[in-house]
Amino acid sequence: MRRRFALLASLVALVALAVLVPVDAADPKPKKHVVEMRDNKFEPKEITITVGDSVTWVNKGKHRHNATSSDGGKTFKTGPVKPGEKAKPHKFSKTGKVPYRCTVHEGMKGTVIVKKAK
Ligand SMILES: [Cu+2]
Repeated sequence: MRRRFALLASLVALVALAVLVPVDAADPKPKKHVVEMRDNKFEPKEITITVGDSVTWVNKGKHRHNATSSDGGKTFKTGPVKPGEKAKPHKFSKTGKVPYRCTVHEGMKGTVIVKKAK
């Protein structure tokens, strides 16, 4: 009986330890990033994120803008965003360099660099 209690006690201790010791921070929470649309540029022009993160484009300009990946919008496209409004957040689930532009304003370009999680 006594032995059984000892076993139970050590089991409880083990479980408590497992709860208290944090798991290695290998799985950080996905981050939310914001890129501003201005007249006529993206700010920041280049942003580096981790795979799984999302980016929201917010229009701080006086004109309508969009963010459309340079592969013809295959990777992502926000559609037109009115001044003062924001696009639906886009989650990047693949690593790589994603150039994009506003299809309305020539030269309004940006890049999202998606790195793998550490
Ligand atoms: Cu634009």
